Amino acid sequence: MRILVAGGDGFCGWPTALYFSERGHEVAIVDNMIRRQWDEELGSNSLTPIYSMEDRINAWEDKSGKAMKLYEGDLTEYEFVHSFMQDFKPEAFIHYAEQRSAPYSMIDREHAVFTQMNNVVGTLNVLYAIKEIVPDCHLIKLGTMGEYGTPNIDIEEGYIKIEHNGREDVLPYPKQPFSFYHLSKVHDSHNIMFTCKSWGIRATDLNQGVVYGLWTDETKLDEKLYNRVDYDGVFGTALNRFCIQAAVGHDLTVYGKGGQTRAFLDIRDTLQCVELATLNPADRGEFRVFNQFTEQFSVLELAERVKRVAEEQLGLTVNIAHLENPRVEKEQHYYKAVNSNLVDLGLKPHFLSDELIADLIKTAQRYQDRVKTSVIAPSTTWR
Ligand code: NAD
Ligand code: USQ
Repeated sequence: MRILVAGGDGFCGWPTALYFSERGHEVAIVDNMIRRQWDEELGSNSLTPIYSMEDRINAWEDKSGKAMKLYEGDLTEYEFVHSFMQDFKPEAFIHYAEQRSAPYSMIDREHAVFTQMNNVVGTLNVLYAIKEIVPDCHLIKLGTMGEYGTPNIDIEEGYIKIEHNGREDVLPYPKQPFSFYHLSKVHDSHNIMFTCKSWGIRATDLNQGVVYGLWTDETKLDEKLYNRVDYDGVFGTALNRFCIQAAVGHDLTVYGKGGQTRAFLDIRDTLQCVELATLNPADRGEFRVFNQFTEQFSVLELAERVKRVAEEQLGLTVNIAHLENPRVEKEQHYYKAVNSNLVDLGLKPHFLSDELIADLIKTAQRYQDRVKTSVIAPSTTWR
């Protein structure tokens, strides 16, 4: 298939592009490299060294004999979107290219406005370009489990059957997002659903949980193919952060009580899920929603597991700190989400293992000289 990976320089996008290329698909990457600029703005970096996009693509061609196209530009500029869609004519458009950090979106008014403009306008442009140029193209859009928040009932996959005053209907599941970033994903979902109904766009919204891990078969092959991994207080995410903190002797930063429960998945399962969605496309006019995760954990449970593995397997001493929570969120709550759609399509999960945790800590030890401890603490508050 002709598969376009927007956000192909990022943590999920780069391994996805390699994965599809390795499997014989024709792959093009779209990215404006803005994630690298946010590192500069925040004074942070990836734990692992990452090469320029040109070096990455050349290294892949040397290793695999497979070429990948690059379109460098911004999805919020329609002329750019129109021109690469006209040139590449994708059959599947995998859309990762958004500002994805909740804390970044909560820094101040400018960052909130930027996040929603970048994400909502970019996605609208993609929808218009699909309508005008490749109406049969399947949009595979990365959303987030955080669209649902933490309701006191089970979380269904996108829709819920509701009975009201003696009538019933299947309606979009209520959304109670955690941040202006998570809200941008809700706005995207509404826009996509509307265009499926109005224009017959085919779309799959993948409400993904927190992704952990780093290595995939392809990114391991050469240092020039390494994936980025974030550990700072703005872009770093719970489990990866704890492993890197354990490696450099930093207290594990549990926010508040740590009873916050979230859905998680291994990055190798991100690739598997996106592949399943791509090879089994939505119908014309269908707005399909899959909850993309494999397990759910509380933050404290993860910190305790990282501490145990670091101490028992690697002889480290690890302390868990309960920091004052910089976010406004429930710290003790019910959480049970359904994830059967991808399992029914054939997902074979890589469940979290002690080996993976030990491996992540060892990777962090290998690159500990790159870790800037001053950016580990959370720097943004919600209030
Ligand atoms: P990332 O920040 O590493 O990658 C996103 C990429 O998109 C970056 O390379 C960035 O330069 C690019 N980009 C951003 N705005 C752009 C624009 N306007 N035009 C062109 N390129 C642009 O993020 P990630 O961790 O790879 O996440 C990818 C997607 O998956 C995001 O949409 C995110 O919301 C979603 N997601 C991520 C996680 C996670 O834990 N990482 C979990 C759930 C959902
Ligand atoms: N948390 C801590 N300590 C930390 C970091 C986080 O206790 O050092 C807590 C947070 O307070 C929150 C939970 O862990 O309760 C998850 O936070 P996170 O930073 O790991 O993840 P989040 O902000 O939710 O965002 C990440 C990605 C985002 C994606 C989302 C999926 O950055 O792109 O949409 O995970 S989900 O959580 O399902 O919404």
